[in-house]
Amino acid sequence: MTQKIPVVEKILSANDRLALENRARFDAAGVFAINIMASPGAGKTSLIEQTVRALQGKLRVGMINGDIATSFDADRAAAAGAVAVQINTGGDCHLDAVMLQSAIAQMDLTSLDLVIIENVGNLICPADFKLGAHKNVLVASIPEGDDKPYKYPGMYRGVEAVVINKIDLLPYVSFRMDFFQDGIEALNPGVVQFALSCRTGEGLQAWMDWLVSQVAGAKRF
Ligand SMILES: Nc1nc2c(ncn2[C@@H]2O[C@H](COP(=O)(O)OP(=O)(O)OP(=O)(O)O)[C@@H](O)[C@H]2O)c(=O)[nH]1
Ligand SMILES: [Mg+2]
Repeated sequence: MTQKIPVVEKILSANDRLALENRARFDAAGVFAINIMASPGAGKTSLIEQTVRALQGKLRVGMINGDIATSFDADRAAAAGAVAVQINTGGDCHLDAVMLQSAIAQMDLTSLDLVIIENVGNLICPADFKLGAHKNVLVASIPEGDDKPYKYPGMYRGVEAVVINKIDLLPYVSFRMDFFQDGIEALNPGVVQFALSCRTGEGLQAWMDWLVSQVAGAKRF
């Protein structure tokens, strides 16, 4: 007698299901979306400001900012030229797919090419909540220390790109770049990395080239 083999499939959580819906809405509108995560003060908004300015006249950019309070960062992105929406999480330490769904509803996605989501500053919880973005990007920064991949492995494992910001501070801070990058490589082999400074602009071009190529690649399909 042949045995009936039970097949157990992953049951999508409510958040995962909504994240897929968000992704479908981005795709239907021809929008590429990235989710930027980092610890507080790593330079997420600074990178977004630089990115929006560099894309002026080339790509139409929307920005969704998640913070516990204030609209400071959405205001900064808007001043740089993005169409910005602020989500105040009211205490939650991460964005989730429901919050993102509400933010998307405030945007005319068809008028945009790229949406940059700035997650709440935190190296733990944002890694566990899919939003529907096409790429997840982690911004690390030199003053945080070179041991962060070892201490926050979940965050480093789940991203498609790592930006190492504030390299202008390398002469003043003890930071072993080899140790830091070995930690990343062990968790996420081959992940694309950019070392740059939002202050001086050093290294920004490689980040911009990668981002533009990602958007262009997505638009081909
Ligand atoms: N020296 C130096 N300072 C930087 C650089 N990038 C950002 N900063 C500074 O770092 C501080 C935090 O930058 P933000 O861009 O606000 O960081 P954030 O990650 O968006 O912060 P939260 O949203 O509060 O989590 C600001 O004082 C920036 O001017 C850099 O490349 N070099
Ligand atoms: Mg910010």
